[in-house]
Amino acid sequence: MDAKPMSPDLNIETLVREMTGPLPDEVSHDITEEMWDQFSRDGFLHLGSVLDADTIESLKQRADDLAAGVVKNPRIQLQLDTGGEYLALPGTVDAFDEPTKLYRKIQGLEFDDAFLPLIRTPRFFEVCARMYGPHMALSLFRAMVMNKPAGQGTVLPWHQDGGDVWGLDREPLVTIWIALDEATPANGCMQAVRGSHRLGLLSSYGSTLSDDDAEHHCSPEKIVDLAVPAGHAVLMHNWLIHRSGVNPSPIPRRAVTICYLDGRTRSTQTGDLQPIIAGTVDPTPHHYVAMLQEQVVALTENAQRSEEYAKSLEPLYPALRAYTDTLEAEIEKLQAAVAAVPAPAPAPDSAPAPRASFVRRVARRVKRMFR
Ligand SMILES: O=C(O)CCC(=O)C(=O)O
Repeated sequence: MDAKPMSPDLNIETLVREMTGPLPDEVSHDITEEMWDQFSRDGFLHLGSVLDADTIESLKQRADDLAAGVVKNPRIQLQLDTGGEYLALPGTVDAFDEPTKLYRKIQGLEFDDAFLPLIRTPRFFEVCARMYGPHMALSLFRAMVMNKPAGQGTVLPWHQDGGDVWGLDREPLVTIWIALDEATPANGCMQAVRGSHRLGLLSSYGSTLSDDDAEHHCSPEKIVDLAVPAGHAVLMHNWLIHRSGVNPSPIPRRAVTICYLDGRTRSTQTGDLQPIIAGTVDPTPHHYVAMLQEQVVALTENAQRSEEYAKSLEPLYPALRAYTDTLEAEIEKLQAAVAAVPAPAPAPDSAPAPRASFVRRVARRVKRMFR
């Protein structure tokens, strides 16, 4: 099978140029106030069909081609679905050694020219304009295919999408999930706890709920199946508690999930912006981050200079060792001489003889210097 590279007109320079362009003109106005009210109440909203049948087929094929290595893109990472415990899943890798249909995630879709138009869907920009402000540049936390392989899939436990574990300097608010295959309870569609986004983040760390929180907040009467026809999208508030189960059916359950950020969002680990997909953001780091970065540079240079100085002293070690040995020999001689001096008759409450105490002090100091 031929391995197709990314199309030649989509490299990172092109993307960066696109990314730093103006905010898109194509913002739809499809979402009514009534729908927004529903979203505020429930924490999720069905956005309807966003993909036609041909595009659905070509995106499913693209996902499978990326997992099979038919299309190679070094910016895409994959995670294997081992079908076991969620916490025992392997990490993401740049590519699998073997072509597989047992993938769980294909991440980095902003770098794939087949998926980029989906990320830039006008209705999704309409959502972001409402949530982050119409002037706001947009970046991505992630855009990925989430697959539940046929007859497999891993239970994704109840969780919220945010918190310290995401390593961002502000909370993400917008996730849009698009079904590539029809998602139903029979093939592991998502489930959500209606209105749970209004609880806020249940822990500052975020992600998977504690057993206590799951028991307390996820009672059966509040749980809704997010069943979605292929090509339809669901908007989810990032604090919405959601999960998904396994897929015992004979067809995979493929979907795309995109988390949009306020373009100013930075990584708390590096201070870097996330990949910008619309609008322009001043790339200058926050002044506090810039100060820390300068300090890191200065400390690194200092450490390098100290190491070089220590290395430059290495040739002197033998001479210094020899000199220490002669001093030690000298000290021993002096100590012997002091010991040989007959002790004067001690005057009551008098200090030791000045000469002896002086020699002992010098001896101790010299020893300390060269040990
Ligand atoms: O697709 C799934 O099963 C889960 C997706 C999810 O948790 C998300 O999009 O945040």
